[in-house]
Amino acid sequence: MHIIRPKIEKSILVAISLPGEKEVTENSVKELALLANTLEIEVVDTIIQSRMKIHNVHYVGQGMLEKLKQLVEELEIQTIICDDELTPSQQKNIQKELKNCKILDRSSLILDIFKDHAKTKEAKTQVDLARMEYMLPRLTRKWTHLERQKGGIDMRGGPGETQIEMDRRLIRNQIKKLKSELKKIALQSKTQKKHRSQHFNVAIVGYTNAGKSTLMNVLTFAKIAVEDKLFKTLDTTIRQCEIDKSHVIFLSDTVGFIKKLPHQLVASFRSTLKEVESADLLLKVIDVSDPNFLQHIKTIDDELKEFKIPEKNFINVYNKVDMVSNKLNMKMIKKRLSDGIFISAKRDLGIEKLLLEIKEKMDLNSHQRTIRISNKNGKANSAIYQFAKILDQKVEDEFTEYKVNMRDTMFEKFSKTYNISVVINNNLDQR
Ligand SMILES: Nc1nc2c(ncn2[C@@H]2O[C@H](COP(=O)(O)OP(=O)(O)OP(=O)(O)O)[C@@H](O)[C@H]2O)c(=O)[nH]1
Ligand SMILES: [Mg+2]
Repeated sequence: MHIIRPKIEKSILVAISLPGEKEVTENSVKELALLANTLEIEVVDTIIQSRMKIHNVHYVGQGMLEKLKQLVEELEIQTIICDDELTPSQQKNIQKELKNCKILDRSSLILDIFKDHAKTKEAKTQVDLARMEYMLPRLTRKWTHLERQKGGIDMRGGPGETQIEMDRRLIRNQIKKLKSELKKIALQSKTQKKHRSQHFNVAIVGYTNAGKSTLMNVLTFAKIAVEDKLFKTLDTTIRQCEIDKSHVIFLSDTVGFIKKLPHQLVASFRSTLKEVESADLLLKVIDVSDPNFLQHIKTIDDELKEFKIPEKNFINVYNKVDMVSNKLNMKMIKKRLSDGIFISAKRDLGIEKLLLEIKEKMDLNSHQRTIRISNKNGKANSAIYQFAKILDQKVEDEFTEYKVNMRDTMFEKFSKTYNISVVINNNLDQR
């Protein structure tokens, strides 16, 4: 199923600026142009209309719609791209007026980019699901004649069933199938996760194109593709990083965020972000060379809330300092930011400092404890070495008593995983 797009497509970007949001809208449209660019769509013109609110019926006002009609003809435009997600009826109404033009919105661009960049089965399934859910309420005659996949889809239609109804039914069936496939994939990755849950997990999060994968590569010698394109990474990659013998972390690179991420994607990518959910520490990567970095920080925090990720320990990682032109600019930037580590992942600057900060966070809340484990619990007796630094141990007939140095988070994981309830002495000496 494709949104049919010729190789070079001429487009006009359209946005509504609500009262007091001039600058926000201008920045948002610049980003929309980047999204179009990632899909190799040519942007011929940009129109921002100031309005009290978005027009219910056709997004822009009637007058602007007329102007658009003229422009489309004069400039031979094939595509109109609106900066907000259009309701199905807004899309239909604009389509009625601009007959030979394709009407897209920000969400459909993002969905298309995700489709182009999805590589693994999980990412592909998630994107397909999000696209189907986006498409379902928007089926019009233009969307019909969907490519029918053989097998698995019930093609029987009742007498008199229209093409659109049939397509809708096909999509609903596909959605069901994709959801159950995703469940299966999630089950498969559960075993791998269990193994990692014994370690200190660090997730790299941030706005798209902030340099997350570049940082991941620097820290772990991974070979993740890095490109000046939006949403290059869709799959979570996990690598081990040994800062030193007693500070080993599992680092995961994740899908980037963007303003107005389509809610269908948020829903279907939830499982990908499970790594973020279960992380002990987040590295929030922010591109400080981007003039909109404050907006990006807000978006990251909003999206984390949207994904219902509980507040956790984090380090702000301010990236691309090599792109900030001079000391004065750097000073201005620093003034606007809260605590964090300034780095250039590309030029390998500030990485040592970042590693030190990660170590410090790891050692936070590390305490000496005495834990007693039954000698019958072989698994726990061997696993404890991975969870804690053993200071002393005494083997008795029934149990072994360990004097350890252990972080609170690791202690919680250990006692939950191995059902350990006998703790002789907890939080004895703060390290
Ligand atoms: N100048 C400079 N460029 C950087 C730095 N870090 C990353 N980049 C560049 O920024 C672009 C995006 O980098 P990625 O690492 O792919 O960014 P990402 O956050 O993983 O992006 P997505 O996966 O698309 O969300 C690439 O062209 C990188 O080479 C840096 O410190 N300085
Ligand atoms: Mg990436």
